[in-house]
Amino acid sequence: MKVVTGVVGNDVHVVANRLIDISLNQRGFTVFNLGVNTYLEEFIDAAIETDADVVLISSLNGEAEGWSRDLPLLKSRYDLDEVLFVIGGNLSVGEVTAEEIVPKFEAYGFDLVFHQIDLNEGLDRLEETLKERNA
Ligand code: B12
Repeated sequence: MKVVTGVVGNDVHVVANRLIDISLNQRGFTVFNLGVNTYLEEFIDAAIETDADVVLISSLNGEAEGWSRDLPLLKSRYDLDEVLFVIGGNLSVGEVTAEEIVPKFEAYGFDLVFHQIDLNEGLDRLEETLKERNA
């Protein structure tokens, strides 16, 4: 399975991105890591170019919402129905609960949304979802 990953927008927090790359590789995924400061359009370009199964976006500085707003538009423009969209990290600024923030990202078209969720828990959920999809 192929995964495009990176940190969205003007976000320089790189440590989680490195851990995500290592963890995905250890789980047997083929990883295309776009690194920090990656625009949404670049994730889409890379997903099309690599024929990716998953786009896994990380955001730590709290600005993900603004950078994710064009996802419905981009999804409507390109054939991305088979691609699973995942986002995680700190998805808002300050003290916001998952109950408040998760539905917003789901409405943008993300299939899995992890606000301040442990990486391994998120990746376990990703693998379960892929298994269910391919069953
Ligand atoms: C180091 C750091 C920096 C460094 C980054 C250096 C670098 N190149 O990486 C510097 C000093 C540059 C920096 C800058 C800023 N930072 Co900073 N930074 C941190 C700090 C101290 C540690 C981040 C880190 O590396 N953690 C270690 C990794 C392993 O943990 P993690 O990033 O949390 O990732 C884990 C989870 O989030 C999760 N995860 C991440 N992505 C995903 C994706 C999925 C799908 C899943 C399932 C899970 C997942 O898994 C990871 C591993 O467990 C945190 C505070 C903290 N204690 O966490 C603030 C923090 C992230 N920074 C913050 C802020 C606000 C900023 C600045 C805006 C500050 C400023 N005013 O300039 C700038 C933003 C710059 C930018 N353009 O992005 C805030 C974000 C607040 C928010 N979102 O509400 C934090 C939380 C500090 C705070 N408490 O206010 N920062």
